[in-house]
Amino acid sequence: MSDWKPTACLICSLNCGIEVQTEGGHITRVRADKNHPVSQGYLCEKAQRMDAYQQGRDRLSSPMRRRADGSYEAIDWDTAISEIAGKLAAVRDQHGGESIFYYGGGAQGNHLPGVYSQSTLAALGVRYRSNALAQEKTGEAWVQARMFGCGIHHDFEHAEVGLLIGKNPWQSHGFPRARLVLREIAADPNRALIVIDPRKSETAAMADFHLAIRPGTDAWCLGALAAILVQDGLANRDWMADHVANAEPVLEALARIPVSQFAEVCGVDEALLRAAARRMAGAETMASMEDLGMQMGVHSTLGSYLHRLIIGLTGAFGRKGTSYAFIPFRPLGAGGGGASSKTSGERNFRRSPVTGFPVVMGLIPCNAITEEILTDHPHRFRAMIVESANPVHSLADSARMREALRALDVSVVIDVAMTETARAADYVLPASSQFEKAEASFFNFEPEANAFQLRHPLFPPREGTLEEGEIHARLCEALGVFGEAEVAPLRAAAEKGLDHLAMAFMQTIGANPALMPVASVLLYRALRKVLPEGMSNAAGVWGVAQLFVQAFPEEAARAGHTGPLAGNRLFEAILGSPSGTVFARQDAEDSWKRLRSPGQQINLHIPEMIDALLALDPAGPPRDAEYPFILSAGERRTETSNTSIRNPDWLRKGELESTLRIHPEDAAALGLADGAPVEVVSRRARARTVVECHEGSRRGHVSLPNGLGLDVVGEDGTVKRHGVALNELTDYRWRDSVVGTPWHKYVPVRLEPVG
Ligand SMILES: Nc1nc2c(c(=O)[nH]1)N[C@H]1C(S)=C(S)[C@@H](COP(=O)(O)OP(=O)(O)OC[C@H]3O[C@@H](n4cnc5c(=O)[nH]c(N)nc54)[C@H](O)[C@@H]3O)O[C@H]1N2
Ligand SMILES: Nc1nc2c(c(=O)[nH]1)N[C@H]1C(S)=C(S)[C@@H](COP(=O)(O)OP(=O)(O)OC[C@H]3O[C@@H](n4cnc5c(=O)[nH]c(N)nc54)[C@H](O)[C@@H]3O)O[C@H]1N2
Ligand code: SF4
Ligand SMILES: [Mo]
Repeated sequence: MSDWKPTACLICSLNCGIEVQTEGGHITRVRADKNHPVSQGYLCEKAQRMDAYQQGRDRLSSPMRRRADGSYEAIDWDTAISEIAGKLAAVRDQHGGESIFYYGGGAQGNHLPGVYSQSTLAALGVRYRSNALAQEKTGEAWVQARMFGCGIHHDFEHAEVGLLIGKNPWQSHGFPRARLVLREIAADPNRALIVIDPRKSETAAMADFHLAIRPGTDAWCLGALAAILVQDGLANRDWMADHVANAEPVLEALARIPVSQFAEVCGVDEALLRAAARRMAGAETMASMEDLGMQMGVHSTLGSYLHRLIIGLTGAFGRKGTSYAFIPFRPLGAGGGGASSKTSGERNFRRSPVTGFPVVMGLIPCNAITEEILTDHPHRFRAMIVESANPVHSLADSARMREALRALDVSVVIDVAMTETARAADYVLPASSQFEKAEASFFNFEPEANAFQLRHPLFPPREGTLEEGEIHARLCEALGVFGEAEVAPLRAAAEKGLDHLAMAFMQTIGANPALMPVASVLLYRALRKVLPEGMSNAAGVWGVAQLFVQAFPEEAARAGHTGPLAGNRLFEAILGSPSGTVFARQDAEDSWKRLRSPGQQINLHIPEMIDALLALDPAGPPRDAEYPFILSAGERRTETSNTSIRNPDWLRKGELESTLRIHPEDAAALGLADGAPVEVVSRRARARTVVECHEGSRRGHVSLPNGLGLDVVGEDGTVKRHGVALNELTDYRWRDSVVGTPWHKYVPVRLEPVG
């Protein structure tokens, strides 16, 4: 038997398949897994360092309880579960489940906590939740709901033209085998890459058209491109006649956009903008993607809208090599809480209770969370559960987030490590690592053959830790929502086989529909003994598979999962394919069936977005004279990994430091040499780092890497911060007016030489 074990890289949403060798609790060798249906043998260099995750610092091996003086004591699991359940139930009984807030549910490699926490949230009647998607993707989702009625993705592999807006796939990926695909486009004279980025990123350096805009001016740039398509007669009118609705008011508004003035604001030569628009319009197929450069910038929701107007005006949807509607194995923003309680009355759960922001993808804006807590509003959040996320470190305004956590009646963190957020919570529950249990991610976005990988554990669970299925099952049992009486018939059926389980499950839910919201933990208890050794955390996937084949029977059947019990066939395929399995097949043209908009056309007109476009300030985005540089607070680089790698050794031994990228002439003007120490000062705080002269930087624009600045406890017991903790510098009020996404890419700062 081969000693190479299939698993996946956990650094980014691609979760490329890898095979590893292990020894003494370490991952000792890593190679690409050619059998992974999506990555097909592709890897980037970051996967080689996967052991750094498993050897992460600050790992927990016991539940922790905060003492009055702010220190923590280890407590046993039974005490922790009964105290936490008791305190959360008390908040629920006094103020309603809607006063308990849930944050997280999974990071780049682990989405099973999101499946099991559903049960705990239902047991508590939780109505409000959020996660990192509500600081990047909610603007996009808000627009898509109004234009398409479904989620869309992009097929760069087969596209003639690739358009990237504030996205650097060379470092951050975002589509499979990104570096290979970028190289192929760049090398082919018949294809073209258009990149909108103030900086000459690795991707921009490969572009045929690099629109090096002033930071924060995406809306003007995209507005100008859309206007050129209309004003120069480049729009794909034939295609539009069949496929878009409500074009007239949009065309009329775009006809009025002053292209030269918009070009001036974004700082790009008008002739270059016109040439880029012409190239897009002339292409048979175009794939396009926006990401944080725009989504964490000024007017980001408007930018998402203008991006999709360009898709509608050029006809770049619903064919191979364009954008398409994907079929998710499980929707990422899934869920929502339990039934209304006696305290919920006539409340509108589609808005956040205190700030009134719209709830998008079931999430409230990350930048509004502290305001939903630090207030005497009667509907404020009074308790919080954080799982597999580090909001004190990853959300704007760390100091205020810490203050908010401390203001709650009770706060609970479920994590593998004693993170910055855990250090502000009342209770911390230690999870087994992603290599110590069955895990998976629901980042399934492939166009024609979409795949899912259920990973098998590489190591036994660390002493004292539990997997999330077990944690939530225990919480739900302590909350009294189910017990052995409900589990026993399901377990007995499961022992006879999955087809028996399917019948018994339907009977159980039929007899007691109130059990459906806690199905994931019921299944966890019922399937534990039936699943292969170490795979108990996979029980919830059985439920996901059943729901999937109900929602998409045809697409599942085309992938071979057929028959009256297709969900079981799919689950068996998943269990039996540790490198991943195709769960759905469709054609690019099937995208049109997914549009929930009337007539299955793309709706071009969102009145408030057109108003916002016409109201764009001719002076450009706001400036602050005392803080003349714009900081892009969070750049993806080879050394960054959000905060999942809590290990300063993951690059060179113990030398993990942030560097401030700056144009050499800006550095010289400040008397700063390469490698010189410098203080970055925002209105909120200051941080010390070192200068990296970077030819790719735009004048006036500086950048720091994301995910660093973790406070790690060293072997001598002292805490050391490794790099800049960006969100000590950011302000929660600095956010989009529509959906509240942060302006992390647009932080005004001053630079002060040190010493
Ligand atoms: N190595 C690595 N890869 C990752 C991650 C990681 O931590 N490390 N994280 C993953 C996650 S969670 C995400 S969400 C993605 C994010 O992936 P990306 O969005 O691609 O990553 P960023 O580097 O944050 O931003 C992309 C680009 O936006 C540019 N930019 C800055 N300001 C502006 C602006 O005003 N307008 C425009 N148009 N562009 C601007 C930056 O110069 C940068 O090149 O990466 C994923 N991949
Ligand atoms: N200023 C600024 N801030 C940013 C960004 C930026 O560009 N600039 N980027 C933002 C983006 S795009 C994102 S996606 C967020 C990411 O920020 P978060 O959503 O907070 O996610 P991660 O940093 O990935 O943290 C994941 C947590 O899960 C824990 N963990 C790892 N494995 C397991 C497990 O198996 N079980 C459990 N229970 N926990 C586990 C890790 O220890 C870690 O604490 O950061 C955002 N913050
Ligand atoms: S970092 Fe992303 S692209 Fe690179 S190997 Fe890991 S999952 Fe794949
Ligand atoms: Mo992200």
